[in-house]
Amino acid sequence: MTRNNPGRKGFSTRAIHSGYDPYEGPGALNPPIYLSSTYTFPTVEDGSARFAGEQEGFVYSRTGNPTTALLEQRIADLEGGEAALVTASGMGATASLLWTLLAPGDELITDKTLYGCTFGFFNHGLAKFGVRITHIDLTDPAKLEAAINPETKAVFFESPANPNMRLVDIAAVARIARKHGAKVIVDNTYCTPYLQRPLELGADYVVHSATKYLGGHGDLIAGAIVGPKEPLSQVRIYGIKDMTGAVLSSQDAFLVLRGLKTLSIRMERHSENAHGIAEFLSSQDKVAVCHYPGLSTFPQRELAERQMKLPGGMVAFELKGGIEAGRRFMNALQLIRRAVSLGDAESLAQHPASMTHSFYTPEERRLHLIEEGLVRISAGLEDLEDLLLDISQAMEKT
Ligand code: 7XF
Repeated sequence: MTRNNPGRKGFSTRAIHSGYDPYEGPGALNPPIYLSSTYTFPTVEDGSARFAGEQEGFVYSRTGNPTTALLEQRIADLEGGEAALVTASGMGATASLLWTLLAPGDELITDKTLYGCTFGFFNHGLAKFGVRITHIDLTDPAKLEAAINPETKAVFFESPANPNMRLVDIAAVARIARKHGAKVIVDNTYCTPYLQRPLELGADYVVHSATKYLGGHGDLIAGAIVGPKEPLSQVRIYGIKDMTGAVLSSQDAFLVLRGLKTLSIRMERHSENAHGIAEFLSSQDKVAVCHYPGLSTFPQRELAERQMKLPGGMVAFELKGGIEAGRRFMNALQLIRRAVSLGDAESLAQHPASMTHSFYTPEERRLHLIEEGLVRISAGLEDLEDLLLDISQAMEKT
């Protein structure tokens, strides 16, 4: 139990135990993986009552499964939300939530910078169906106050943003949005609830790519949505069941449950390694700028300290030689793997302009503050010394 909240167990304890009691049933330390697409009804009347939502119980795994239900309970607990839904991917989480919340004629306000496929979903998906997408600089909450209007139904952002590490003041944005009746959705993939809990700061919903730190081992694709119970049951029934069908398998739900057990210690180590990498990069003559919330030079350092427990595992930087130097640097890496995705045990390096953010046109990247020469590193769990040796030898060849 935590000292300042004696009724509630600590984060790491809940990440391991929440929602599962091994003394119920056969006593297995780990929860079972329920491999069943459908569920039996004791009688026709029970079946019809379950379909009508008048009786608790499972019906069909597109609307729920006991293994995914345990993961939902655990993620909700860790984020401090009333309920959660797990989905087949992070994109499945965002799409299921927004297809449910928005209708033609509504406006979605979002930050200038977003993960490439989220940008694509908004501008090529939602926009096609009559939702107005407005990108503003959410790092300045006054810009939201000026832009928000009666059509604005939701405000969506990442903090830190993928890939340039811009932060958004979650509490300030939530105060403004609430006043105008718009829902605030935070993509908390980069932080996880161990580092940042947007719902406690006033956000309405959190979405995750659980592919990343929550799973933590690069062996699955998954997503999650956390928020109030009743609206999420609508997302389950419409967004997931009818619109996206983005259902997580029970095997992958089990792997995320396994990953969560070590989330807190992994986040500590990811953050420590990223901090070491960022300090090292900042000391290099060939580096033009390094974006990391833990650096004294980071322009939003005060906000980072206020809303994040630690600066996290992601680093972005630009070399003075621009995109060509970035390519040479990445090709010279020997230990750090050239790959997209993040939050794995292995350190990963990628070039957003030609990989994760290649879905933006060059003009869109300029407007959305994604520098062509930016290199992104997801600091893994290796020994920092080995990572620095690799970066340093690659830098020499750059
Ligand atoms: O559908 P996914 O599980 O891949 O998650 C989508 C997603 C949502 N939000 C954020 C902040 C993300 O970073 C992602 C996925 N990003 C990977 C990356 O940036 O490397 C995807 C590789 S193309």
